[in-house]
Amino acid sequence: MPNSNAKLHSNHRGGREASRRELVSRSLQSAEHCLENQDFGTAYAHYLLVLNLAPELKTTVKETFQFTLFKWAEELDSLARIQDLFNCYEQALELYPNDEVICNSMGEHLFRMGFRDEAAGYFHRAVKLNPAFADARENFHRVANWLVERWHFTMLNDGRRNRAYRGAIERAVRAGSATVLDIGTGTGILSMFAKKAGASSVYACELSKTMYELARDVVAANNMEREIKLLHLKSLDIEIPKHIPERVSLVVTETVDAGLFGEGIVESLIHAWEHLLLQPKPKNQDISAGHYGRVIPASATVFGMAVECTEIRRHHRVGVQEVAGVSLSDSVRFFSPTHAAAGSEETLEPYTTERLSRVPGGYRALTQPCQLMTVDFNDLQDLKSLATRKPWKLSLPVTEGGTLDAVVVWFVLQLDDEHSLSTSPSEETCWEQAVYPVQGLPDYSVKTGDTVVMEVCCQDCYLKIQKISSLPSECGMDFSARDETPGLGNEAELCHALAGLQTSSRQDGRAAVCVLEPTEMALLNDTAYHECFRAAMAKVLLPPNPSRDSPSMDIDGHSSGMNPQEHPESSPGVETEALYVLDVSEGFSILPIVAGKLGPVRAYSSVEKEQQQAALHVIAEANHFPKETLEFWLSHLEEESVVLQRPKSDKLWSIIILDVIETSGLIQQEVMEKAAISRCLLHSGGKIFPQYVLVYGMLVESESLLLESAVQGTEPTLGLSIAPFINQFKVPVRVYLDLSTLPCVPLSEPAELLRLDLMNPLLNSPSREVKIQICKTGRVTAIPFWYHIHLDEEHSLDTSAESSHWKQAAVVLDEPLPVQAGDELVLHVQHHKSNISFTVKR
Ligand code: 44T
Repeated sequence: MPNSNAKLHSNHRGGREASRRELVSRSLQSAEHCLENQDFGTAYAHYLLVLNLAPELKTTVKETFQFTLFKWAEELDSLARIQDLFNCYEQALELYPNDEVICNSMGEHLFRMGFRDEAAGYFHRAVKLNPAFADARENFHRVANWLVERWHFTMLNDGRRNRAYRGAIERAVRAGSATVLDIGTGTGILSMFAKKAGASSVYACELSKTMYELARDVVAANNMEREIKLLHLKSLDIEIPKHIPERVSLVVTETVDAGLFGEGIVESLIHAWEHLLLQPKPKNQDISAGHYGRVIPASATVFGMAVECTEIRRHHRVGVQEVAGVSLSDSVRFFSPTHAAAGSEETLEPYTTERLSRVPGGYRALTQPCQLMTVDFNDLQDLKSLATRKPWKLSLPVTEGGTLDAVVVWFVLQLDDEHSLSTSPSEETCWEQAVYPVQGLPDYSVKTGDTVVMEVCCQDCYLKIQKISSLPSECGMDFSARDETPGLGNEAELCHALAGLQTSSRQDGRAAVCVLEPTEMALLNDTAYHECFRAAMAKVLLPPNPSRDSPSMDIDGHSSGMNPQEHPESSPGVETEALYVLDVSEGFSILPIVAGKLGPVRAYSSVEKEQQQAALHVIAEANHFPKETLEFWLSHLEEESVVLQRPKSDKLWSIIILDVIETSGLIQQEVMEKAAISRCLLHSGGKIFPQYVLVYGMLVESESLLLESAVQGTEPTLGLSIAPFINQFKVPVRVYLDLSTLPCVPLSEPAELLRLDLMNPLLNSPSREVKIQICKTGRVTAIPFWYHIHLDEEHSLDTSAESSHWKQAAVVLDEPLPVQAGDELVLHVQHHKSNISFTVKR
């Protein structure tokens, strides 16, 4: 009875199909019902069921599903159910693997939680899926710097460096080193040099996933995918024969940072000598290179010198005793993180970096350059003793009097006997130097004949220079520069002198210690900034014509004008007529105290770090503030929209201070949203500071901006095709620039490009066209931009000013645009969220 059997089957199937449809439709209904009731979790579960049972509905329910997912994720986020949140996104991406909106949103969650690399991966994926998706593109550009750091571009464009490495590799391979391991391959360039030089086996490892994937594309594009074995591994995790079949005869690496050791080259090479390389060549023996192991670079010599440099100083020390009427009492001692690194258990980077040839205001050498140490990368014992050596003392004679601001460090990499690279600040180099700022001394002045003393060591992967101080010439010691431990007598003297200095700078042992980021330190030192705020706030808080007894009321019951009004939960010690000031600045800010000094004010600070809050309290106390004047509350509240609402009060703010421009030179993210909320919370007559911001820019020709932004064809990379791949990670906007020292030729006058009004949103438009007159013939490669921040009509700050703590940003054009003096161009300025973009048209 085949027929009836078939019928039975089809009936059965039909029944199953009917019940599936029934279930799907009921789940859909439930989902919608839950959505109406804002029960996003259940709605989400129903949608999951629906989509698993009825994949054919994917397109129809997509938008609602996304909405539900985002709402539910927000809820999970606020409940700190992080794992659940990411599980939801993973399920969603299984259903919609090619959905850029879900990818981008996943990235945003990851980013907010501090998983920058992972976030960047999702933004990148979203951009690849839909290059026109502006939100994802902007997110990607904000994080691309972390995925592929900018020095990759500089390095690949540095023809001299590429030729030196290629030359040394060719020599080694010709001499018989046929098996090669490239540690930290980046784009794969050194491995490709080795292959082209004739190496028989080339292995390359790279720990960053993004760089590893990039290297795979590059190596394939250069037809070497079968000849170079790429490993997504840290070299320390490579095993023989699991990853590579046998020990190699040559290791090539450029895992060096400005401080030489910061990328772990000492540890990597100790491991390589012990596990991955053939035995080193025995001294004075004539063995073919194929039978022993060696390393490129062969050695490095590290140099240091003491400098005076105002730019370094203002980023690492407080140079003022009073800021806009606020005395920075001796009871708080500020340090920057490099100083904190010395005493801390964590391994923080003990130096910052700076390209000294471009430091604003320049620098002055106070001593001769002095050789700090030499390390032989071909000598395992040397590497091991470096890693275990006790700190040693070093003294440098002062050759020029001045202010001891930092010790700067650079090195010469000896690739082999014939090829070397230098990162010296005085040479034509694109590299930055390591900077060890001097902090915590009672006196920083030095004169010719004095001695700068310090302790040097190589610990936790870092070259450390600690306890930098100066000894006056009267000490009568032998001042010759030594890179060895001084003799006992001298050492004892030095120790004594050092100890003396240490105690004298620690006399105020009870002082609160407060660590500020260099950008925060520079802000604290920016007196023009604080004076400007004081003057503008005074206009609001101390009206010229106060009629404090009879505040006139507007229809809302708010007093019009800035007459102080009664406060319901006023506490003893605070005047009942206090006005309310909210500072929403990012990071450390003493503006609430500046406000508090002006009159009866209750100032709210958004400073989050406990140590910084404590410092503000100490400063407030030293300035005779009643304790209640200053309050912190960001620590109690998570949600941004809630932050701006005053707790337990129906009263409103007189002043809200917003941080509109980041130190980097970019507009703060979501600042317009914050301004919109702020406007609703202002007392009538109250003000947002700044009231408006003008964006200025000009057209320039700058070769160096180009070289730092994208690899320029195949010429610098010696014929290898790398540019098309790494250039996917170029960003349209460069940040943290110093316009005053940026090598560039202006091709136009500065022009006002955009107005961002925080008080009056109707004055803002998302795009604008500006006519620009060309005043010099050349190629437009970039448009640097900066801001005039108008606190009110009278008071403004220029972020490009010499003394400003702000840096500048620049849009770098995809293609240079040739122009002639007299041309008139149209600059199309667009403003989306907090991103500005420019396009130039003829
Ligand atoms: N150097 C610039 C830049 N890596 C820093 O993930 C500095 C160049 C420079 N991979 C002279 C002077 C300077 N195993 O992609 C990175 C990194 C990777 C590793 C596998 C390891 N043990 C490591 C260690 C690092 O290597 C790549 C390069 S390191 C960063 C270079 C003034 N020349």
